[in-house]
Amino acid sequence: MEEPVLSGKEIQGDGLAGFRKDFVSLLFLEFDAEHIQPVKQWLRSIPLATLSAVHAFNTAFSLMRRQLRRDPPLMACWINLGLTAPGLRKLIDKAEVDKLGEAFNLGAAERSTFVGDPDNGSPGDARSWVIGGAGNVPDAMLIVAGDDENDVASEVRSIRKQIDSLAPGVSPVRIMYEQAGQTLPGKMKGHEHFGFKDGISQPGVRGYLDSPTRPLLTPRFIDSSDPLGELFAAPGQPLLWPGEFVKGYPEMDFNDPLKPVQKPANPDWIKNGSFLVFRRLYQDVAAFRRFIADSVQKLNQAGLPGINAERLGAMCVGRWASGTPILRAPLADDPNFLGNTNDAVNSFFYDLDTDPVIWNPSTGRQPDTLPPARRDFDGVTCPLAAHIRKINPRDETTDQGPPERTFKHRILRRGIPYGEVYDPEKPGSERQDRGLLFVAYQSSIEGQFEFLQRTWANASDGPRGGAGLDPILGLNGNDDPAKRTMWFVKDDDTRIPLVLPERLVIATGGAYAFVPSISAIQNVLSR
Ligand code: N7H
Repeated sequence: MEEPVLSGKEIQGDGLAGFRKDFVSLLFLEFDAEHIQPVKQWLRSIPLATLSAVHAFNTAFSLMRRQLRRDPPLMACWINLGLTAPGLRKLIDKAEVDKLGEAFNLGAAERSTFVGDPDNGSPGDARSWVIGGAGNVPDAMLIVAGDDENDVASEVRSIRKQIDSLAPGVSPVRIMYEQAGQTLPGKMKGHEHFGFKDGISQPGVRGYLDSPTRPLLTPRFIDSSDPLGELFAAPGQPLLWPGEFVKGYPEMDFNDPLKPVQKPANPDWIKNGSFLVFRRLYQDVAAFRRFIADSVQKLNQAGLPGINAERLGAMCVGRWASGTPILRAPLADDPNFLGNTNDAVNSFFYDLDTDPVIWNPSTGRQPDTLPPARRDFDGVTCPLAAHIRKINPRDETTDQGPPERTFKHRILRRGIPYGEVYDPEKPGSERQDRGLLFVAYQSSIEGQFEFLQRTWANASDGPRGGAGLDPILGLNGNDDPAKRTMWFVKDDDTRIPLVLPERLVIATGGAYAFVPSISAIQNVLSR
C-alpha cells in the first residue's frame, strides 16, 4: 500500500496544509469578458502560495512553538486563488467547464435551497446574499491570509494597485466585495462566536511531499503495532487518500479504507486542483444564548435534571466551550484536557469504548491518562444530533453503511470568524454582523459539503434514524417547529424532544470555486 507523492509545487497550499493565519481578507472578483487578455496576464502573475511552501512554514512554526512554548517570531502572508464556473467560462471553453460537475456549474446560490437555505425572502435567501447571490456571483475569489494584519492590508493594497493598472482606461478586473476575517481576541482566540473552540478535528491525508526530504503530509503519531495504526495518524484523525481532497490522486475504495482507487483527473488540467466551498454564515449569538437559557428549564422540567447552560451548550455541539469532548467529560468540563498535547481532545469514538493508543516512540508523547470515552450508542451523553456527531459520526454505522463509509464525506475546514465578539453589555451589539467565513476543501462538492449539509445536518434521520436536527446547522429552511427537533435520551431510554429556534446560523453569502494547480493557471486557464 504505497502512499502517493504529492506535487508540492503544483497544489495551492490552503487546502492540504491550511494557511492557519489570524488575519484573512477574501477578495471577490469580476472579470471583464471584453478585456480578458489583461485578466489572464494578471492571473499568471499572482504569487500563489504552494503546498510545499505552506507545509514547510507550518512544520517549522509547530516545531519552534513546541520548543519555545509560545508562538515563534515567524510570519508569512499567503495568497490562493479559486475560480467559479462563470469565471472559468470567461477563460476557457464552456464545454471544458461543464465537465466539472453539476453543483459547481450551477454555483452556490443556485444550489442554496438544495442545502437548506430558504427561498421565500426570509434571511438566508440567496437573493439577498451580500456576495454570490442573484446578480453578484463572482468570477474568482482570492484568499489573502497572514499572521500580521498590516501585511494582509498591504498585500490587498498592492493587489488593488496591480488590477487598477492592468489596461489603460478600462478595468478588466473589478473587486466586487471584500470580506475581512480574523481570529477572535483574548480568551476567545481559536473559538467561534457561540464561544466554542474550533479547528480541532481534521482528517489526515496520506502521501509524501515531493520535496528532497519527502516529508509525510500528515505525521503519524500512532505506532504501527496499535490496531488503529494503519488507519489513523493520531487519535480521532483517520488517514484518507488524497484523492478525497485533490483531483488526480487515489481515492478511498468505497468498502475498504486501506485500498486506494486510482481516479485519473478528467479533464487533465484539473489535476492537483480542489473544489472550495465558501459560505458566509451569520451567527445570531444572542438568540443562541436565549435558546440555551430557555431550554435548560424546559429540559429540567421534562425530567432531565442537572443540565445547566454550559452542559446544554456542550450537548448541542458535542464539546465543551473549551474544546473538551463531552464523551470524555460527560457532566462538567475537565480543565486537564485544555492545552493537552497528546491528542486526548480528539480521542473518542461514539459506538465503542475508546482505549488509549500506543504512541509511535519517536514522537516522545506521554500516555493519555485522562478519563477515557465510554460507548454512547444511544446518545445519552452526547445526543445523536450534537453538531460534531451529526457531521462526523466517527465509528458509527450510519444510513450510508459501515463506519468507514463516513470517510467518504470528510472535508478540510479552513474557516475563520468575522465581526466583533458579542457583548451583551454593549448597546447595539446584538444587531452587529458576526459569524463564520466557512471555507472547506474537497474533491466532490456533491459528495462532501452538500452531502454533510443536506443529508446529515438538515435531515432528522441522518446519519442515524431518530437523531433529530443539528442545532447549529440544521435549521435553515425549516419553518415548521414540528420538524425542528433534536432529541435527548435518558438512562432509561426515554426520549425528550427539544424544539430548536428557527435560524441561529444564516447564510449571507457563498461561492463554489475551483482551486486549480499552478501549472493549470499558467498553461491552460490564462493562455
Ligand atoms: Fe462545524 N460550532 O461552533 O458549533 N464545528 N460549525 N461545520 N464542524 C465544529 O472539532 C460550527 C459547519 C464540521 O470531526 C466544532 O474542530 C459553527 C459547517 C465538521 O468531530 C465546532 C458553524 C460544516 C467538524 C463547530 C459551523 C461543519 C466541525 C468543534 C457555523 C459542514 C468536525 C471543533 C457558523 C457542512 C467534527 C472541532 C469532528 C466541528 C461549530 C459550520 C462541519 C465548535 C458555529 C457548515 C466536519
